Amino acid sequence: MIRDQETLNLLLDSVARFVRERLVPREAEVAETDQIPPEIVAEMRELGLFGLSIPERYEGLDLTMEEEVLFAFEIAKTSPAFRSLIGTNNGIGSQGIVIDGTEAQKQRYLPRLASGEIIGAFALTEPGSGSDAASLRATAVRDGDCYILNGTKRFITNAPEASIFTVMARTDPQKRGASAISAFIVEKGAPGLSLGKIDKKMGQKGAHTCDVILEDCRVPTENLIGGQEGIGFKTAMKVLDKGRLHIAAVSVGVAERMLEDALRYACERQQFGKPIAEFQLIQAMLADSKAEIYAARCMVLDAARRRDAGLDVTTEASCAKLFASEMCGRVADRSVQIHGGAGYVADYAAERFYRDVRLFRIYEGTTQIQQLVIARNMIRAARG
Ligand code: COS
Repeated sequence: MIRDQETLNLLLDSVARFVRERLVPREAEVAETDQIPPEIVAEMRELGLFGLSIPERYEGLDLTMEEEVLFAFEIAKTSPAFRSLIGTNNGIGSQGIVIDGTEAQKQRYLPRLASGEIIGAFALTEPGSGSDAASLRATAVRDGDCYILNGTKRFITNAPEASIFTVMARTDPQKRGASAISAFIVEKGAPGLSLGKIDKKMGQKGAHTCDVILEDCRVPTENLIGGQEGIGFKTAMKVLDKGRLHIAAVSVGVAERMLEDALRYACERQQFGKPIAEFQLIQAMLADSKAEIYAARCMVLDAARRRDAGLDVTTEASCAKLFASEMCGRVADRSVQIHGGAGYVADYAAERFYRDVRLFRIYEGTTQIQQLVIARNMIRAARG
């Protein structure tokens, strides 16, 4: 539940203004240089954007899920790379510690994540395990007051910028499956940790991913999340439940921006002696996009409110991620179509967004994984 409407409105207004006045004008530059300008990062820190979902006790803003998705609708009305920079600190890079960390782990890392002094990353995926996350092969072997980690993590968002990594690794090599997986906080300077070269992606220039390589990497035992072996997979899944809802909200925000751009273009562009917005075939694309965005927005808000009420939203988070990310892809496609030839060239944002949003249907669980989660939960409930 929203706790303080007035403060929330102030935050949302300042974010909307920040997006409009500071971020939108720099989008093309970020796409060109593949870097977010340092002064923009500094402004994000000043606005408190790195600590939105971190509890107040650890110096974050402690937004409810409903507040967080309302924020995500706004920050997503520009290049997703801007949101991605703060995204891991608020989401997958901090939530393992927030949800299952020990008090000492929270005190050591959360305030610095909240201020943006350090960036967090989440290292689950491996070259051989993507959707089948429980088959991961990285190992963590206890050696006195340390664990020795070995393995490679792939496509790790913000890894080049990160100071800490939540790393999932197998602590019981005899056991297969999820119950042998533990989660660790690995610091950037840990001996044996290195990074691969930055991936060349289809879109989202300015947001970086790369491999994280662990070679006899020594991690102190106090960095085992929750101080308990074997719970790391569940920690990862709980983190992803929240992350999926956040990405669903981001999909809504970007779709709203793409539709605004397409509508403006349709009202300005003249063909056959009048603005193309007056043609019914264009109107159909505008109207379908509007209706689908509205549906996704309602889903995201409903799921967020349920989570705030303490309900299990695994199914709803997957429904929202599935529908909103697929919807966003359709809106991106229509936006390019409405722009016609102009939608295919880089002078207009439609071309860039078309590439950027393709990722939403893939990361934090593909559409097919969301389908699987939803159907499995339905069948489990039906069997009682
Ligand atoms: N919250 C809490 N616990 C959960 C959970 C959730 N959302 N989902 C699963 N678990 C628990 C299960 O209850 C089970 O525990 P028990 O053995 O005690 O019953 C354990 O975790 C293993 O779950 P499950 O048997 O469902 O695991 P599977 O290997 O069958 O796979 C999927 C689960 C496919 C859903 C999982 O691997 C997944 O989400 N894959 C996609 C990974 C992903 O999103 N990657 C994106 C990159 S990270 S940005």
